Amino acid sequence: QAAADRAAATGFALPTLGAMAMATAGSAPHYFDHPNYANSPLPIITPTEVTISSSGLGSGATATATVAAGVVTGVTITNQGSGYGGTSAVTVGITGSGSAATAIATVDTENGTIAAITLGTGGSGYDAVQAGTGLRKFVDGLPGLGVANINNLGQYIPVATPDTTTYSDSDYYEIEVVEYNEQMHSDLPGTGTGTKLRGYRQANVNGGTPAHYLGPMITATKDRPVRILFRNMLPVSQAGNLFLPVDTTVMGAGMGPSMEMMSMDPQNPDCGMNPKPMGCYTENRADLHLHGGISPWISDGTPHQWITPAGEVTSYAKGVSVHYVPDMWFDATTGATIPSCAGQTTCIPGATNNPGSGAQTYYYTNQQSARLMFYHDHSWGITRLNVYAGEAAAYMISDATEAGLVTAETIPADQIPLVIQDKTFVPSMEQLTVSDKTWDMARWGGEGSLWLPHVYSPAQNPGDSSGVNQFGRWAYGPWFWPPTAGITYGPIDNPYYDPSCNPDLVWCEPPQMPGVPFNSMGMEAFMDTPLINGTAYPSMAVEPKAYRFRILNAANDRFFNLSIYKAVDALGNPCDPANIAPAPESTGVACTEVKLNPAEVAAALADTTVFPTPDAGQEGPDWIQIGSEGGFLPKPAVIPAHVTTWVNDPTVFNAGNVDQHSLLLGPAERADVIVDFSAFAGQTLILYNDAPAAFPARDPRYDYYTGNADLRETGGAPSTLPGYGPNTRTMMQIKVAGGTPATAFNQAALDVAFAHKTDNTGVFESGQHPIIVGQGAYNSAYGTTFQNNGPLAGLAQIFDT
Ligand SMILES: [Cu+2]
Repeated sequence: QAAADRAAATGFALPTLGAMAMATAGSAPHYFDHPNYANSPLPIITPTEVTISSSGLGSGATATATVAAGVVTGVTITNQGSGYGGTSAVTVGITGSGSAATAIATVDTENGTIAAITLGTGGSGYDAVQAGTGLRKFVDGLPGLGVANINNLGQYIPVATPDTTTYSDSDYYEIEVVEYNEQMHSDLPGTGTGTKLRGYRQANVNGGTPAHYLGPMITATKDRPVRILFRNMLPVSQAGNLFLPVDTTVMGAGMGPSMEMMSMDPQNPDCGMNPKPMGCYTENRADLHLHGGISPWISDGTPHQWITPAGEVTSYAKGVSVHYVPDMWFDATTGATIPSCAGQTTCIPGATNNPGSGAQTYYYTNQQSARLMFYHDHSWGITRLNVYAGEAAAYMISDATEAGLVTAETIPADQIPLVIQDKTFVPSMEQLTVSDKTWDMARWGGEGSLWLPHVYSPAQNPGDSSGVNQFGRWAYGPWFWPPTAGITYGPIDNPYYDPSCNPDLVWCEPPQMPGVPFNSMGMEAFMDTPLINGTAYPSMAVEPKAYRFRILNAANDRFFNLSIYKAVDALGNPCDPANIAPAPESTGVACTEVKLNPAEVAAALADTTVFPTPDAGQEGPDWIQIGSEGGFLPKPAVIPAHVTTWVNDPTVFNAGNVDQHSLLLGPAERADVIVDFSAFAGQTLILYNDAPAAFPARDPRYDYYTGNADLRETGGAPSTLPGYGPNTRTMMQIKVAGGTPATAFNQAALDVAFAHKTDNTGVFESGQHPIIVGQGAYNSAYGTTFQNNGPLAGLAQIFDT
């Protein structure tokens, strides 16, 4: 902010919407005069304008209006004009989204100018958002499992159906990776277009499934293997390039081993050309990795086990570690499966384990207890991009222990996946011109496409007296202390530097800019729009009973600290049965907000390090966590709603780390939880996140909440309006039906089921592999007396040595 203030003091002005142009293709980014970062489509408030008209000769007078809470509070003359007076009447009009505001002009008859404008009535409604701008919260339903749980946008998560006969010992699936479009929010481009994605579909068994975001979910059983024939059906040649910016200087994303004569200049890498030279890896490589699976290495889907589509012309058709499952056999000519050899180590002459170009085989053992896993792309150098583009899907293992809990009605039979991610959708060209001028719409897509940072915006600016770039995101080594020295590609001349510019008088571009790659992968990247099961800001309807949610953090970098709070309406009233007609926000949707402490919100306007928290007493139901990515826990854990707090004691080694929290999930972590809505019949709740980004520190530009400070001066977003995004805190609305609630969830029975039994049938002791290190936390599950701490706890601790 100090750098922004210094820039403003020397005449630097933020660009205004619509006044700027996009950069011409191939030109270097301006690293210092705009954010090089984007927000999803922002709501635009209709401007309130003042018109001054005269029945006589007067002209040229102009004025502006100030608006607060939709009411015109003042009119300021910006030009007094000339020629007014005599018998002609002067009329002042106030136009905008509101009505009834009036003002009267006083003419200086001696000079013929407008001397004053006096506001009559302020009217109302002058803060309305232009129709069709911004993303409204909670206008779309949550996609569920299977077509029966389709939402209003046509989204659902298909469930794959196994072929159980081709390989009698295994469930067999043919999975394809394809490019497709899907609408992810009502206010994003939709019918016939939608957001371009890459993802999976099942190709065998009754015609398979259509491609849908996060599908198809594979449901496996403990100890019964899954076999997959995987086909890369992505487009080839130039159409096979990703629709996201690719940093081809990243190892594995650009030049292959035969790199002679190729340019590595990060400003102009050969592999960034379109079309690419032959010596480059293609951007349509794909691979399947079962995240968390105990897989034999040939089927792990390591970064070197990618394949390209069958029709691709490339020096590198597949990764160097591609291996085929040794007992899956194919006709070497037709590529057809030879069922008579299924599961055999030998086959007829002419048979091969190679399923043909563009195909790969995988064998998953499933020698694991019940848990949610997921499979995703793992291609060398572009994994983050492929996963962000949609190449990820759920994989659920069930086992007898879990089935027993369901049969006994100890846990709910129904389970709902909640796959949580953050994305940014490309905004309008107008919005891009002020925030990310080098976004190449022709190459990566226009409004509604997936956006990703692609400019290494340095935190430093040698042209600023303190060395800080007001829009910066990531430290740049050569300008950091101690500086990184002796690197091949250091700082380079800034083409926008003007030697005649005097920094004592005006804001100037510095002489140098970072010699970083363009496009750059950046580092951690945080987006502004939460997606659950592929829908931005979904709304979910539940009955007043207990549900089992299978939560997966599938974001690239963002942590989530999840709590459930009660929603309030536009008047701040709780959305409970007593509130018969909750007041809607300007979006027309009611109950979109969690009430934050007003004093904290107000303080955060001036000091963005202030972290506003929900008002006390707004807590919704607890999480009852029964499992994680490792399957069932030794003992259920009841986790109440809780805001993020930090360790503020500077004398301890973990000062600055996150201290307390609620259900905290880092990327790829999972939670198997029960939520009992029986005490919340007729209420509207909000799934709320307040994890800092970058975790555990907090950059306020990545913490989007209603009423946050306008952070445009430092490269962030304007203040978030009620009912609209960007908002990374209010992620999902949960509407609990009214009526008679179910009996409260039986926590005591759950605890008994997990506890040790004399016949060793407790959930953990019977379902999980035996533990290796004894700790006190296992005592209830095993009936043991491991210690929690100290030398007998089974752990070697630093103070034991
Ligand atoms: Cu993974």
